[in-house]
Amino acid sequence: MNQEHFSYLLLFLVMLAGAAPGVAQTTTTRASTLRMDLYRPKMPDGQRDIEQGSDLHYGRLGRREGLWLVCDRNGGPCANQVIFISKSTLAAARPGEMMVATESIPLAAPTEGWAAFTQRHGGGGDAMAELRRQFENGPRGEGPLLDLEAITIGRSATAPQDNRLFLTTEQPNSFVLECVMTESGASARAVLTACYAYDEKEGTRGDDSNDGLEGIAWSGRPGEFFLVEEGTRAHDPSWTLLFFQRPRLMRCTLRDDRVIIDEAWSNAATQSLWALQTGKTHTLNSAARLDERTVLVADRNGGWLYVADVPSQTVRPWLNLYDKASLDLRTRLAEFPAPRRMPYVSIEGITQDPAGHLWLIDDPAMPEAFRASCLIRMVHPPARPAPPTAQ
Ligand SMILES: [Ca+2]
Ligand SMILES: [Ca+2]
Repeated sequence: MNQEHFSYLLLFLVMLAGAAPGVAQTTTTRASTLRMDLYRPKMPDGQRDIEQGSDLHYGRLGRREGLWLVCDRNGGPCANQVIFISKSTLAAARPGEMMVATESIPLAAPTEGWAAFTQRHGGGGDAMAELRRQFENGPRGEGPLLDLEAITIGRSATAPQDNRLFLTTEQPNSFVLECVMTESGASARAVLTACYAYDEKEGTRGDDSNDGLEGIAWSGRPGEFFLVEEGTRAHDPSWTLLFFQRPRLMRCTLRDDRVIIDEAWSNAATQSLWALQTGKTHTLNSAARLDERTVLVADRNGGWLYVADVPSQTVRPWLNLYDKASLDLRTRLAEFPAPRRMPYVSIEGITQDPAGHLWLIDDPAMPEAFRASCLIRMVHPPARPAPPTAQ
């Protein structure tokens, strides 16, 4: 989503009222075992903040195991690359302090060249030309950057079906990008090998074309992924820039350059999700696979984490981000990484590590005075709702 276009008015409309007390503990323990550790993520140089973090994924790819992270188009020097934080760095980090990323992995153009790649992907068109332009701008280039909004590790439907990175970019056109990691000495690159177009249906995107694909999770089967679209309808008829209502949760196959939606599963899961809306807005901004049958999705605007039960095509609420008795992010992050003007936290990434802890990242929106993301580790999250009884 485009942080540039948030306004005070919108924020007041979309977020629950109530000022956060001026308390910020880096670690807080309740009576339960839940613990929230907060970190200040830095780029590998140890100096620059990681800004506008838009998604996280915990996983292993080759010799690397840890957190994989992307930033959106407003991430400046953090954009147009994949940022990796190793498992050992995560283990050594101290709550409340900096966490310095292990590596920044640049995106690299298709090895066959853009002309052949474009030809292979349907012959091009304006959308492919814009993708190439953003891709080639690089993090320090002029002009628009890739609006990376999601990352996961998964396997393609086509040979050789090795583990690869899958990213989404959404503005102005939503694509899933498939990249293979290549090594040269100590450095790595994420080389673009395929892209899959996601066509938002007629009338389902706002004027900024910035409410498209925001989350991705691999299903465990080659080529099959879960994707989320942020919104498909305006929450307020007078606000047509961004659609913050009627998000979509979809199961899809990536094949033949396109996102092919499993309409039956996706419609059922999405209807179940819509029934859970409690406030004026409802969005999906991240997705993560928790186990064989469970997908976790985050509703940034509504402030909820939901769990989708894949076999029953149902979605249930799990954790409210602002519940004072548990996560209470407004209070915990009121001064972290700096004083927040608005009483909300813009969670855009979530993932689970092998110990069962959840990691979250925020994408601070205007009018905050900072763009630095906060990395959150939720140790011993509360139990999830049980899936519906098998039919
Ligand atoms: Ca965006
Ligand atoms: Ca949309």
